Amino acid sequence: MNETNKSKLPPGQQLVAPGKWPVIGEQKPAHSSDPWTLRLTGAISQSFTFSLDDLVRFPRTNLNVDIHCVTRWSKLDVPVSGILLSDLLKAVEVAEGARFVSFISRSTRNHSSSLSISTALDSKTIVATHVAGSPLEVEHGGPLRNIVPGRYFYKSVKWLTEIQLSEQDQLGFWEAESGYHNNADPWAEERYMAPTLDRRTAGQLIERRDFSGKDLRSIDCDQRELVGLRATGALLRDGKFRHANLTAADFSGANLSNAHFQGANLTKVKFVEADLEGANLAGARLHGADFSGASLIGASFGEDNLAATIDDNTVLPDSLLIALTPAQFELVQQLKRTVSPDSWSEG
Ligand SMILES: Nc1nc2c(c(=O)[nH]1)N[C@H]1C(S)=C(S)[C@@H](COP(=O)(O)O)O[C@H]1N2
Ligand SMILES: [Mo]
Repeated sequence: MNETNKSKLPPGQQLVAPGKWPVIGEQKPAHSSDPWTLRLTGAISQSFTFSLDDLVRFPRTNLNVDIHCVTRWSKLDVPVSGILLSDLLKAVEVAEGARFVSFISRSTRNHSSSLSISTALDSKTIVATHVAGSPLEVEHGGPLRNIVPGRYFYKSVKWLTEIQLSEQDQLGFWEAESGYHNNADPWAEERYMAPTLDRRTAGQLIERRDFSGKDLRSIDCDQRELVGLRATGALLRDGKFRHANLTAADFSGANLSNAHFQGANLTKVKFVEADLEGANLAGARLHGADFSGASLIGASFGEDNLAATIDDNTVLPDSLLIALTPAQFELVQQLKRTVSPDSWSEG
C-alpha cells in the first residue's frame, strides 16, 4: 500500500483487491413494474416526483469517493457521478424547522438511512447514477443510490426512491435494527451505538454459558472462561471475546460481525454458517475450529505480527477465503503452508 492510500484508510479498515466491490446487505430492489421515480417529501413546501428523465436536467457532478464499509473493507477513489443533494434541494423550498434527511429504498424492507441535513450537505452527498462512466449496476443500487462520502457505507442507500426531510430524526434500518452508529464517522470508528445490555443479565448469561438465539450485541466477554459455550443463532455483533477461553463453543449460525476474538482460545469452536464479517481473529488459537459456510468478508486473521494459529484439523475451505482482502488471503495461505499440507482438511 502506498503512503497516500495509507493516509486515506481509517483505523481498522483494510483495502479490497483492485477492481473488487463486495455486495453487502440486500441484493436487489423490490419488484415493481412502475417506472423508477425519485420523490422529495416531508418538511418541504410541496412534494416532488422526478422521473429518471427529469433528473437528466439537473447539473451533474463527478466525485472520487472512498468507500468504507463498517465490516472493515474499504475501496478508495471510486469515480462516481450524479446529482448533488444540494442541487436537488435547490428545486424545493425546505421548511424552516427541517433538520434531518432520510434516504429511503425501493426494497422489500423499505431500507433507509438518515443524517442531519447539514452533515449530508457538508459531506457532499450525491444521488449517484454512474460509476466509472457506466450506469450503476443493480446489485450496487442502480438506477439510483445516494452516496455519503466520509461516512460508513451503510449511510448510502441502494435503489433510492425517496428523500424525506423532517424536523425529527428517524433512525434508519441498520441503525434501529443492529445498533449501527447513527453518525457513522469512520475516522472516529463510530461503528456501533453504546450497548443497551445491562451488566447483571449479561453476567448471568455468561455464568450459564448459554447465549443460544439471544440478542447480545456488543456483549463484553473479554478474558472469560466460556468452555463449551452454546451460542447457536445468537446475535453477537461487536461482541468482545478477547483472550477468552471458548474451547468447543458452538457459534453455528451466529451473527459475529465485527466481533473481537484477538488472542482467544477457539480450539474446536464451531463457526458453521456464522457471519464473521469484519471479525478480528488475530492471535486466536484456531486448532480444529470449523468455519464451514461462514461469511468472512473483511475478517482478519492477523495484524502487526500477531497471527492466528491453525492445525490440520482446522476447517477453513479456500472457497470462503476469496472473501478476504488480498493481505489477509495471503496470510491465511501462509498459515496453511505451515501445517502439514497433505492432511489439510477442506471441509
Ligand atoms: N437498500 C439497501 N441499501 C443498503 C443496504 C441494504 O441492505 N439495502 N446495505 C447498506 C450497507 S450495510 C452497505 S455496506 C452498502 C453496501 O453497498 P454495496 O452492496 O454496493 O457494496 O449498502 C448500504 N445500503
Ligand atoms: Mo455495511
